[in-house]
Amino acid sequence: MKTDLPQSFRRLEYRPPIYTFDEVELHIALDPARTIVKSRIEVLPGKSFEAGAPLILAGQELEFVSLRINGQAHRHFELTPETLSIHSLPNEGKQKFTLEIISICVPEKNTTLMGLYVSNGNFFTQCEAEGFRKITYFLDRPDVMARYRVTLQAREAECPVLLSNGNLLSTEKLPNGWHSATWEDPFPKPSYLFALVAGELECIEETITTSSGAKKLLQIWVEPHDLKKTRHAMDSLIASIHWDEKRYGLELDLERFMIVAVSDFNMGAMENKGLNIFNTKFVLAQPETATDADFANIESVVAHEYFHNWTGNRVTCQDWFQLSLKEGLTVFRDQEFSAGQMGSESGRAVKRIEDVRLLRQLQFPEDAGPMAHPIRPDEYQEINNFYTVTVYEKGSEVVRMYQTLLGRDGFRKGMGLYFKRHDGQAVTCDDFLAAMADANGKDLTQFQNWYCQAGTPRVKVEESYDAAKKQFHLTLTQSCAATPGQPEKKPFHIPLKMRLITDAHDQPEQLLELTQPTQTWIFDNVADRPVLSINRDFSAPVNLDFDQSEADLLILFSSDDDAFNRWEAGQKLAMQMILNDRLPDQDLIEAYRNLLLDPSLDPAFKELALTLPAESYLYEQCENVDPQKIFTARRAFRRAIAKQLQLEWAALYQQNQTPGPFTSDAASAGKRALKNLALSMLLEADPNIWAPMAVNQYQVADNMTDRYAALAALVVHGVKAADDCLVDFFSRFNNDALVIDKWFALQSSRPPVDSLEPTLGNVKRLREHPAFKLNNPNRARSVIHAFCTNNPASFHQADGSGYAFWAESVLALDPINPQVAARLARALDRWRLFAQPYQGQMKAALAQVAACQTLSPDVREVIGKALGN
Ligand code: B3K
Ligand code: ZN
Repeated sequence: MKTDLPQSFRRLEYRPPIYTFDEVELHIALDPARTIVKSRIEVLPGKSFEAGAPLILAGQELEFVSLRINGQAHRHFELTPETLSIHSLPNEGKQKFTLEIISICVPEKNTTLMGLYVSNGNFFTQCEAEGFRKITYFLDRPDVMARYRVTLQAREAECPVLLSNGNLLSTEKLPNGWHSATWEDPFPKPSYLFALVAGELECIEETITTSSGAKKLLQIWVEPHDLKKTRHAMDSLIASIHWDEKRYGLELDLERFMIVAVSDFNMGAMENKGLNIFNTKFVLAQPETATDADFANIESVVAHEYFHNWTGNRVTCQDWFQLSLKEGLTVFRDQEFSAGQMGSESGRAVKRIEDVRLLRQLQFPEDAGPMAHPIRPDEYQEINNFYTVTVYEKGSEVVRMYQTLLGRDGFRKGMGLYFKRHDGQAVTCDDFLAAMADANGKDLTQFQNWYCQAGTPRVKVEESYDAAKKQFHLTLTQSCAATPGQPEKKPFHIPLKMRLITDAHDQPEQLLELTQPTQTWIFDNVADRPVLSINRDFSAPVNLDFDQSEADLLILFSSDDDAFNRWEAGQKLAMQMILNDRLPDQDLIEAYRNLLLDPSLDPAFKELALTLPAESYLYEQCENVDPQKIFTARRAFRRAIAKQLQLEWAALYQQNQTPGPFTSDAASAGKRALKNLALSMLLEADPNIWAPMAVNQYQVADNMTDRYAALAALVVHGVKAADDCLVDFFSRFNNDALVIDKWFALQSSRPPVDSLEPTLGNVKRLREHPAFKLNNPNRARSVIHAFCTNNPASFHQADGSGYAFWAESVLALDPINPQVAARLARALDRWRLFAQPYQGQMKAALAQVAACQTLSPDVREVIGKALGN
């Protein structure tokens, strides 16, 4: 039973554990209907031990069977739906004692996909953050680190493969067709890193030699029919292992490292020690079924989970408020790895632009909305709601700022000291900051504000040029809007890379450290009025309030040597024009044309430069948002670019073909991206003329990027031929769940052809399709989340029909899978930003969900915060 009043957990209420665990032995007899778990645990006094205190273990949805202490049955305990409290411990708990507990859980009934569950007949676990308590009674908190020995038993015919963390010690045949395997993990770990996998799986494997000369076994486990799709994940894993050795001197510490793919999974993947479990979406790839984006995502998620082995597993979090300690840092590491894999400096810039675009589309709205929280939150009701873009992506930006302030070598020194001090410990974000500061002798006290304060800082830029003195004056003023619980903000320590762009190219790039509310810098010997390029490479996650003239923005867009700021100037020009309901003027069209024709620029950069800011980002620049007006203005702007550059698009389409066998490298992917943007622009300009070319590309494509892009261009531009292609696509890939997800998502996120077309009916039909499954997260997201979060013009209907669909879907998903429901619930966070009647309709939909008496704590927290309770 859940209590009625939401319970809040607070960072400042952290207390070290009263008891702690040393050795943990688990015997798990796997049965979908009745799994028996026997645990044997060595218990010791913890850091805040008090003699005589009860031992309170967490446990959820477990059937309790028995309890023994030091081999004797123990009767002094109490059970609640969430705890097992054990009293009258031997010698008041002052000395080590052995606890033995037997309990039962029911994996086949577990649709939450937390704890132990069944997917396609195989067993999997997900324990982060608090899933282990659904497997057995435990001190399920990250600051209790223990060594595990795990014996798995199952029927051999159904579960030939039995995997857990660490090294395989032994296997055994048992009576009645059962068998067992015993695994031992030599590294102490918190329970959230425990994992088991059992079932009918096969693997590809490789042996590699690491920097110290040790041999390591790498395996990727999948359902047998997917074996042919594992090569890219294996290559990504090997590249990640080498990168971490080279960049940070960090070596793989286990004899074997396994990745397992599962098709029912709440998020991307999970870094369980030595046994990473992945959503199939981030493992399986073949040119015929995966797009370039899929290939890139697999590479970065494989790297991310592997990098956690040091940043997260060897050094873990003291409590869940410190989540960004491991997540922000590990995202930063995977971003740097992927940037390096791009193969060139301009490739790095492309990766940076993609990362910033994501941050601004998703995290900036979060930071301005009802769920805004610092990267180290102070309070939560349900920790699963705090695996956010703030903790992850803004967390990564904060880590990146250390590197910007300290330099690459200084950052590396800080990492070295962090591991030297904290290997094997559960620590805090303060410990990370202290290691960075101490290793570099730099005072980072003010930098702490990035951990304490929510909200995106705003930096006002004022410039003036004194021709007589040849001086340039720059005044920067920072502010940060109020966020829930934080009306006033202290100034941040903001590193801003800048350069004065002059005809002579004689001004170097500099790093300004803005620490005061307002600061002025004076630059001498500036021969002519320069154009200011500031926050280069997006050195700080801030909004600039800079009234830069269109003429200056055009100069930056045509010639800034910082590729990020070059892109940024183009985005700003387009954004201002769209928001003022203007079409691109001739100067901008010429700038676009020159950029597209410039042979020295990467195709991938051109594609990004010609992709307009997302609607969700445009919303954040206004008040009283009228989503239909923004949709119409943005579409008209795009159509103008499409039409006025039609010849260029046609030429680019031809020039960026990638004949020969498919390769997923960044250069080829960039060409395909530009070619497919060209195709989409041609259909935008004139669907009648260009549709046959898209149909042809759809039919002859030898890879999913091109086939899907052609289909998307046909579908998005409302071309008749799209229907036949959609039918063909479904039957061609009927057996491939990940491709069928794409088929659903494409239709669900198709914008209306004009602002009046009702598209909700199509989405409701998709939900009735025989292949739709509400309890498979990937499939549910491909229809429902895709519509509610990736199809703004269809979702935001004045009659509120989109919001009613949202409310219905949240309520349908919640009893099945609260995490997937809570993610969807976030779609209405920014309701206060919208004009009427949208705002009122959204509020009514929120109230409808809030009225449900049986909401999960996950959804209740999101809805409660949205409504401001
Ligand atoms: N650490 C996991 C996320 C777990 C989410 C739990 N609700 C994946 C990752 O960030 O690598
Ligand atoms: Zn992570």
